[in-house]
Amino acid sequence: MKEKVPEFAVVGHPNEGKSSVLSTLAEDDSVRVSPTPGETRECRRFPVKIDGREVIAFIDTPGFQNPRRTLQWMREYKGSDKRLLVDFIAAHEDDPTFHDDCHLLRPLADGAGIIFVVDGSRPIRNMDRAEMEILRLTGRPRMAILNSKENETGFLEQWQMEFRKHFNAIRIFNSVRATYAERIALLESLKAIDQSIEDALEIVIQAFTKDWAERNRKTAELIIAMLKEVLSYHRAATLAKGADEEALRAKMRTTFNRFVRKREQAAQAQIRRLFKHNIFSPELPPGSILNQDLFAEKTWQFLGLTNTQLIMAGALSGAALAATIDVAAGGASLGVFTALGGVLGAAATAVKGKDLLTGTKLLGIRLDHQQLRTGPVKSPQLMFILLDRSILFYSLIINWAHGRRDYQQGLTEKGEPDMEKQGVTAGWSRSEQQICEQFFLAATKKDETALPDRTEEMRRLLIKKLASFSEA
Ligand SMILES: Nc1nc2c(ncn2[C@@H]2O[C@H](COP(=O)(O)OP(=O)(O)O)[C@@H](O)[C@H]2O)c(=O)[nH]1
Ligand SMILES: [Mg+2]
Repeated sequence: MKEKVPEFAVVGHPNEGKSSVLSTLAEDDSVRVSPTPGETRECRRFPVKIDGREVIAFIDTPGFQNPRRTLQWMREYKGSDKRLLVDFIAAHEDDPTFHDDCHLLRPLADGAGIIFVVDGSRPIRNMDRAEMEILRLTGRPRMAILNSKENETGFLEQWQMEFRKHFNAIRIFNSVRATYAERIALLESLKAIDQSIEDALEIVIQAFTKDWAERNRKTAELIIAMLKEVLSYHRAATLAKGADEEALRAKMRTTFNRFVRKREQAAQAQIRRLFKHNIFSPELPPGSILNQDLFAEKTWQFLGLTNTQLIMAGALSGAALAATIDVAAGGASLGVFTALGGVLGAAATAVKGKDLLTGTKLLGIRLDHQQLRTGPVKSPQLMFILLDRSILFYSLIINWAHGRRDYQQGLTEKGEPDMEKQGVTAGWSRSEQQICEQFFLAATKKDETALPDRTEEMRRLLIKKLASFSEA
């Protein structure tokens, strides 16, 4: 027998953000959100599935059409409380002017709980009082949500006072900026509105939590798979007699850059899908470093480790180090090279950052019996930059609520880490950076014996770092 999952109808006045709230709660960006009030005329059920199994369902509703007349009818109703909704629908279903009211009340008659949504940035009107009273009369378990469309907070207290009279729970929940932790918190308080749904909702919360951890694990896997492919990249091309060697080298570097860019984009698309952004692609903040090309000098100045950190991490061979440290070659770091010895210092300063970006030192190209060979990657800096960019992308994705449809100025401060000036990896501890370097050495040398262990350490590190973004 199929067990019935908890169901909640999202109700309220048109254009207050019902569909946006539902979209965010259900993590479903196929929910129709529209600036035109009254577009939704029918209810639509949005089940949330985890591992193919339905755990909870939210129902999008049209919003009240005639709150005052509906309330009046209900107040004059003489039948039993139990039959109130059924009788109301029977009395009005043939009247087109009550079409929306009948449709939105039907799921409640069928046993759904209520999530009432209002835009808390405006004052209360009498119509709102009528709607709240109708919902109270239904006797269904109900929660009120204040979804503020504007930054106005002056009316919130007024709303909360009014809500206390009509609802079992009240929450401020913003449909365009709610995070994972806030979604879970909302479910937690939904649990408290009625004892009969407590156990079912606890199962839902546990399923959500487990699923989130699973997505983080998969994200770590996706990032690692990308790194492995990029770091172990190698190609060979035959240099025909009399052919232009420089031109072929340049072509091989271009091919590599294109490969890495595409691989990075593929990983980002996979992460996006994992977090169920199937239709709308979250927009990057205008100033984001992710808008820069992966091989742009700016990217290499801002992301990755500092020269000192690269040296301190310490697992590098001299050559790899020399290939790496000059990238952002700031004067301040030269002192460190000198301290480590003249050989390093000379090697480091001899190479210009541009060379690294265009590929020679990054990848290594060598001539071997009329064959030009490239790869594997020589500079761990590329790995740190890819890590920084992946994690930055991840944090933008998880903080982009599904009900949000576009980028709005001033909406990015929350949840988004301040890593636009520096990558996250630069803030990791030395032992954490060393885990990355050990992984780099194993992945580039294709040391089959060390790679599984190094991958496992890397996976654990990444999962820990990703999880830290969704802590409440
Ligand atoms: N700025 C802002 N706009 C919102 C918010 N919630 C909803 N909207 C917008 O308000 C309009 C109506 O939202 P919708 O969810 O379709 O309302 P519904 O008619 O109650 O389902 C849409 O244009 C939404 O993008 C919010 O929290 N902030
Ligand atoms: Mg709607």
